[in-house]
Amino acid sequence: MRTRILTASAAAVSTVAVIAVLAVPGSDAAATKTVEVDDFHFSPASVTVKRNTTVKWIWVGKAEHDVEVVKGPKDFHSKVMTTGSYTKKFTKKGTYRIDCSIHSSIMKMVVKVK
Ligand SMILES: [Cu+2]
Repeated sequence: MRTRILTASAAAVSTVAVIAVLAVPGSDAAATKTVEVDDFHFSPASVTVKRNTTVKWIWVGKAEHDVEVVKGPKDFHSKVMTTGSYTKKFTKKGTYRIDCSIHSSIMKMVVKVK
C-alpha cells in the first residue's frame, strides 16, 4: 500500500515537471509582436524587437491597406486587404521604414530589429 502511494506521487511529480518544461518558452522561442492596421495609421507606429521576431499586422479598419517596406535591410510587401493579417519574421537587424502604399503620406511606421 505504501509503495503504491509513493509510486503514484512520483508519477504525479514527474508529470507536473514535464508540463512545467513545456509551458515555459525557451529564450529562443518564436516571439510575435502584433501591430494593428487601422484607418489610417499603424498602432503602434514604432516597434523595437529582437532578431527573429515575427511581426503580425492585423487589419482592424474598414479601408483598404497594405504593408510595404519603403526602406530597410529587406523588402517585403503584403497584398492590399481590408481584413485578415500578414506576418513577417525579421531575420536581419536594422531599421525598416514601412508604410501603407495607398496612404503613404500619412500611414507610416518603423520596425527596429536589434
Ligand atoms: Cu492605408
